[in-house]
Amino acid sequence: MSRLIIVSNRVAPISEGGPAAGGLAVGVYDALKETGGMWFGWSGEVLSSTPPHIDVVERGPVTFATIGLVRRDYDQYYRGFSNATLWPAFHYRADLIQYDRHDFEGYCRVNAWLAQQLVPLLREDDVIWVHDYHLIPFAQALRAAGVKNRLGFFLHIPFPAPQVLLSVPPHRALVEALCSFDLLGFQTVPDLRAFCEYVVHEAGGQVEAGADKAPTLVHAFGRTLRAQAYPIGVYPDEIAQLAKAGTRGKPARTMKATLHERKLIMSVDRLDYSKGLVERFRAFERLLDQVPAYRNHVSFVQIAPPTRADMHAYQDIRLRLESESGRINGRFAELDWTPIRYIHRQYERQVLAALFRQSHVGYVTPLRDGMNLVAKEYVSAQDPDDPGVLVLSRFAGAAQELTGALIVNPIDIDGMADALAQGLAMPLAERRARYRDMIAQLRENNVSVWRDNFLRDLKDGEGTAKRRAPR
Ligand code: GDG
Repeated sequence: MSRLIIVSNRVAPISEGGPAAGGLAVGVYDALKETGGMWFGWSGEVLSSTPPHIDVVERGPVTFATIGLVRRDYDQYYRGFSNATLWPAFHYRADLIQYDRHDFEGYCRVNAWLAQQLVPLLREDDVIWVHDYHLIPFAQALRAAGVKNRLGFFLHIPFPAPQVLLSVPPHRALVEALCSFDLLGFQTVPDLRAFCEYVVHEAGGQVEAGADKAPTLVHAFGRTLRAQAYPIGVYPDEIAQLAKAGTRGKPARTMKATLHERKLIMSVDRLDYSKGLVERFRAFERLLDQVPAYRNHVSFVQIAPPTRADMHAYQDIRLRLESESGRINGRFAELDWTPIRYIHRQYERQVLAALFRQSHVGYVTPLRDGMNLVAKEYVSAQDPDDPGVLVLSRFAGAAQELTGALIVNPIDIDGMADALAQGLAMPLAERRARYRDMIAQLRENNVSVWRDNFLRDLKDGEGTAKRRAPR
């Protein structure tokens, strides 16, 4: 059997209970722990000048091969082109895009350098699966170094509409680089469609729909490759067990004691401007304005651990959030009740699962999101006899599958307040029916199915294998 090599910008520091905040790390770790293989990427260290060397650590079936970045590479490749250009552009935030040609050069240089570091670790029949927007030129770089292995790429974030992608100056070079892979995976069919639209209308290429749910064939830049939607999943039963066990733990008991009989609305996100946190806070405020009966009868807990905290746009969203939560709490708090408990810190996975299980509403309203694993974790963690309600943004990839959620537009503050009210008052029979529909979908398309579908299509060059289609 060929070995699986996962390449991602960041290799998660793996603790006992799995990786902490960050969807890619959670999904990739879940996928790799069953198959075994190697995970290669940045260690998270920024070095002042010493030339970095690869650190190889074996843990059970997984070999972790990590390397540090020097400051200039970190600034240009990671903070610069990846996170100040691509991240906002791919999340439809043209207003936040910053572009510097030197950063793009640094991005390409670091991709080439990382590829050179990986080459000596490779075997002939390894299957290489590259993840996310930091590593778009990685296949080109490996090919230039003579690597002939099968190369797949999965984009965890949305692929933007061509009109949005055009605002990234080297858009054509990026799409050409993507076309050096053998298989491209997107989270949803709309992402796949946006990519195909660019290929046809901007790059003069052609696409052919695959027969019987097989990947789409893409002819562009002198190559033929395949592309398909592979919605990432979770392990719902594992999360349910974690949640059940967690409710006996101290944090969950403390939460219960401090809530008294109040209902709980729960949110967990990295503190990122794509997650729609300010709009979410305002919709909760609107609920309290419009339904006074909920004052002192419902609490909203937002856990938002820090991320990319050395970037201006992230400092800005943090300040806005602090100001909004302070303002709303100032308006409505009572001596024994704080409406929004905003916590800028990370918690253990088990604690989060238990809090999801204790809550009445899971409030997941990103402005844009490739998938959003929190939505899937929330549903997984519920008690089947007395499940909570998921309020979910239509702009999360997860909304394509979780049709039993209350689907909202995060720009529509009144609409979100209405959905919160509907969720808090929803009768048990309806909650159960919606939960049953969603948990069945999560079991059918769990993270192993995601991995296996992708790897089968990657290995099977002709795409003849039958596969289950995403709903
Ligand atoms: C990217 C895409 C796509 C969060 N806070 C804590 C914590 N988390 C965990 C969550 C979840 C993960 O981090 C976040 O995943 P998401 O999918 O919600 O979002 P991104 O980080 O933006 O992930 C996204 C994903 O990749 C996978 O393809 O779904 O669209 O943007 O698992 O539970 N975990 C712990 N403590 C926290 O405080 N332990």
